[in-house]
Amino acid sequence: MRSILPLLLTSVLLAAVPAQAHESRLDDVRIAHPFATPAPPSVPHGAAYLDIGVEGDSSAVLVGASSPASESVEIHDMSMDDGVMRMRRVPQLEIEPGTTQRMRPGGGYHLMLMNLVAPLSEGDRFPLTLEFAERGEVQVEVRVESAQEGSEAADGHH
Ligand SMILES: [Cu+2]
Repeated sequence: MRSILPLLLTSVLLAAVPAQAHESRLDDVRIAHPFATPAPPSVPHGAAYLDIGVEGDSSAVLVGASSPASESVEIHDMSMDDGVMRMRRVPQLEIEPGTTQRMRPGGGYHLMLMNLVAPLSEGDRFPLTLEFAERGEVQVEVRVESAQEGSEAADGHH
């Protein structure tokens, strides 16, 4: 029995390696590389980005999110409207089966951290809970990374 312990420790350490790929699962839904961009004290809101992939055969519907990092979290879409970038809140975000919804800084969907509790600095981490219709909730860990660093790391997941 004595020789089993080091083996167990080794397998625990090995099992920890995939976690560094920074990915979470909720049944057939895969959430990859959640990150938020830095927010200095002068900025009231933050933005978080992640990839949601649906591997099963029914679409996943993100209906809400929450985090201790901000008063509330809203699902936003950003698009060009007459040459002006506009953000609007959307009630939900549906991801079709077999597809991945990617969120990246600079446009499209993102999670808006409304009224940050504290500024976000590179290297910070905080939990974020995603709520899906029917599937329930999953908690992920968000890292604060620059837009470029976060985007490149997220793209590296695919
Ligand atoms: Cu927004």
